Amino acid sequence: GKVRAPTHIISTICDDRGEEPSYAGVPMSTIVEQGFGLGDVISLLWFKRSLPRYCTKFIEICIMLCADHGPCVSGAHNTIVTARAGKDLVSSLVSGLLTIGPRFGGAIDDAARYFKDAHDKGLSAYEFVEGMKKKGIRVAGIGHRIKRGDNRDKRVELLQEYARTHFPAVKYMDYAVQVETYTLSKANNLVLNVDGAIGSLFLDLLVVSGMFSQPEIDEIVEIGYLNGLFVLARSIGLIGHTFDQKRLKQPLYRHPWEDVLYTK
Ligand code: Q5B
Repeated sequence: GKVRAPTHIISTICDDRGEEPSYAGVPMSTIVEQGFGLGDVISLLWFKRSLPRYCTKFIEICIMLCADHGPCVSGAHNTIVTARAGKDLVSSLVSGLLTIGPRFGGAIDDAARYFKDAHDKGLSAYEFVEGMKKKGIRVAGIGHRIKRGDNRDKRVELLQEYARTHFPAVKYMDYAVQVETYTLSKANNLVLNVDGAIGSLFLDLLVVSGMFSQPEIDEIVEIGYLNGLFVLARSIGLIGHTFDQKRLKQPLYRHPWEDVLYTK
């Protein structure tokens, strides 16, 4: 009989061999003819399944709300400096993307991990936050440079409003809000931030959609899919900042001496 030569790559999300490519088994023509959106494509290529519309719309809202947050944040700043150094689109983009991490935009997976662990263990907000403090770990998804208890992040409010209206239940978000209530009692800057809102609400989505088994949810949280939402979203803004600088013909950036404390 036929003997299959061993392959060097195993791939399960996209098949380009037929007349048309398919994403997780769904042909491109179906995607176009049935009016699939970006949330559907992400569901197919990241989660290998079609999710209900309220879930794909939530994914799209995350992408839209995180697409940009002005020129002063770490990612946009790096991209702007790089574009002004005369570098190309890809260099400017990745220079911004490389700032995404535990402090900036890349706290979504850790927020999901820590909120899930603490909630599932039945820890009170007090026990969770004080336990993290004892370990010397900042609570991922809490804290912001400019947002405050009396100047909440509108993006967080919009995500919460959408989920309260469309998700059957929001137990992880409710837990994150309890954590925020406690952290705000300690300091006014310790608000639930956009990473924490997405992290907790995506946990809810994974549970309430009924589309994922418990081992699948655990694997998604362990591998860390959710920072991908911020990376994908912010790429839109970083590309925009690159074009903006080029259009404005901005010269090489040099930071002013007056803004540096030179010391020995
Ligand atoms: N403290 C975000 O800090 C920031 C604490 C905390 C316990 C915390 C900080 C943090 C966790 C990571 C996180 C996502 C670095 C943020 C984003 C996207 C963005 C960005 C944008 C966009 C801000 C002052 C005092 C200190 C700290 C304590 C602070 N955070 N304690 N748990 N989580 N959060 N990142 O303002 O006693 O004085 O030593 O690491 O979730 O990135 O728009 O800018 O769309 O682009 O620099 O929204 O919160 O404050 O470091 O001076 O701390 O608060 O221990 O206490 P700051 P620090 P003490 S959303």
